[in-house]
Amino acid sequence: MLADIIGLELDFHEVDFASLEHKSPEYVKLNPMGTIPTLKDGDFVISESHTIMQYLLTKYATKEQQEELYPSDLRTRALINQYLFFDTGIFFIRLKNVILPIVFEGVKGPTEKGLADIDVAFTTLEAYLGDKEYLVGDRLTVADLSLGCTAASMRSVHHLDPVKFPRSTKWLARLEEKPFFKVMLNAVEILKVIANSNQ
Ligand SMILES: N[C@@H](CCC(=O)N[C@@H](CS)C(=O)NCC(=O)O)C(=O)O
Repeated sequence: MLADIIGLELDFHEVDFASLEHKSPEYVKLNPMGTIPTLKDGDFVISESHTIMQYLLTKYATKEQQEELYPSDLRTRALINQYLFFDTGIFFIRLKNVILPIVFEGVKGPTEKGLADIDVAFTTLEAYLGDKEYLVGDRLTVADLSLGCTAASMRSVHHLDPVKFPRSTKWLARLEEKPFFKVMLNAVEILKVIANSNQ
């Protein structure tokens, strides 16, 4: 999504989860975590989507795009980092805790505890969003891309209750309307099929 926004063409290699390509010796040599995504830029290799976004922005975006998507203002950037760390440390983990056992261990569906933990994370997101259009105000930043990606993926296993989570619901709908979000919507459809395949 970030590459799309800044007009950067990436050469994608789709990693085959089903054959555990992400745990293969060749892949783990590139990314010892054995996770997706991994970025290879010439002889430089990094993983972790949040780091990759910052790297691509710094190297390939215009100054205006950098300022728009990851503002240099101290407090704004600190807030964005707070949301990125919330995504990587809490929000995405709650999704992963539910979805990995379904996809890789044949578990039939989400546990009540797993779904309740996701709800708690959405309660935090509601507070972070407040009455703002996007996480840091009226403009979209990398924080919305990361958390939006996780929130959309949650749809494969969790129902986002618009009554309990009105702000998250409206914010996600706003993101889902954006042309760059289409790639994410396609991914969520695939995830839904995978998540429901062994029920
Ligand atoms: N915090 C990491 C998480 C990466 C991650 O867990 N990716 C998922 C796919 S979206 C994955 O590779 N899961 C397979 C696994 O953990 O075995 C990031 O943002 O890049």
